[in-house]
Amino acid sequence: MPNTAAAAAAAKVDPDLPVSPEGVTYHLKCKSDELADRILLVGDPGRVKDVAEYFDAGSVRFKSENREIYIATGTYKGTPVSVVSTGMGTDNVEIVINEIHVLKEYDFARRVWRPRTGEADVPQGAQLFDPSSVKLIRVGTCGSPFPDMPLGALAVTRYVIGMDNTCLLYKANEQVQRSKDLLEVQRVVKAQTGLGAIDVYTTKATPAITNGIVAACNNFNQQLSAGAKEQQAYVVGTTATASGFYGCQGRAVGRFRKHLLVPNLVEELSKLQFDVAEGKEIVVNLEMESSSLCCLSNILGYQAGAVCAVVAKRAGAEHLFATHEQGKAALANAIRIALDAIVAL
Ligand code: R1P
Ligand code: URA
Repeated sequence: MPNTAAAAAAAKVDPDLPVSPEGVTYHLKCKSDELADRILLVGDPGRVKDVAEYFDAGSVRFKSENREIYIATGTYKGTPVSVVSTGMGTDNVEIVINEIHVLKEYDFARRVWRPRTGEADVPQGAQLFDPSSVKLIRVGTCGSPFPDMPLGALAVTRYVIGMDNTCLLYKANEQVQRSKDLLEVQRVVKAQTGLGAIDVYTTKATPAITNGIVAACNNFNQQLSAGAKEQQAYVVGTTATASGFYGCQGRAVGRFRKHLLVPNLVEELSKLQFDVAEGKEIVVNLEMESSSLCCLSNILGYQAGAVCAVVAKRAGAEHLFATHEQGKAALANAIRIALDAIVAL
């Protein structure tokens, strides 16, 4: 057994909370003061530099890279913002949200969790943490089962159908989970699609984030029309989150064709209508991260939402995958819209 000072220090790291003695988290290689409260989450690590290009000139004060998790922290229009890549999938998002929670709310110096605003029995003089100060917007790409969705449009998340199992291992925020609207979304999904065969869950983006993204889209388009440029289309609705890209999103490839549990997933999702407080809601996109982002953020009281560029049009008259240029242009607009939204919140 090694008997060095380094081994002794390493031995003191809690296996359930792997943070180095310097306060660096295991996957997000950063310390608390290196991560802003406003964070854009992107799937692709390569997208981190695309987002950071919009930060104020010379403002990037921290960068790190570990596995698929790349980070850059700077300012946008004077407000501190970080961009963090999650890689693909709800399981990666689970890791990222847990470590954001640690970085925001664990007091490394005193080895205690910071007390929150509104809590009883708070030690006198303690600095209280307001969970709603953490604002998370996912900027991703997606496919769409909505027949009228234009390729290159932006899908803005309001409700989410979790077709993955990541958050089934968590007890969801009761208040959100038991809301009439979420129960209605779940009821319709189970009754009208083959997803009744698996344990789907439902969740919701923070309304202030959804509305903030919509306001930023409208401002963005107003500025474009002043320059007589083509508008950026966007549609608000429900996101269906899958745990894979192919069979899990109803794509039957080769010999998997006869092995899909829900072979007509896209067609079934395209026909759904939910009668919710906002009116008649439809499924606008299919992707791989928003369910765990929203469900886990709701548990923690963090504000979260998503805006995704539609790169696969999977219903309607013509089914198409976007060219590299189309995807890049829509994503660039999504990044600017998400940055404007997150600093305005
Ligand atoms: C699949 O190609 C990946 O793209 C989408 C999906 O959710 C999945 O992660 O999002 P990103 O563009 O953010 O990676
Ligand atoms: N990302 C997805 O997860 N699905 C698509 O169809 C396109 C991008």
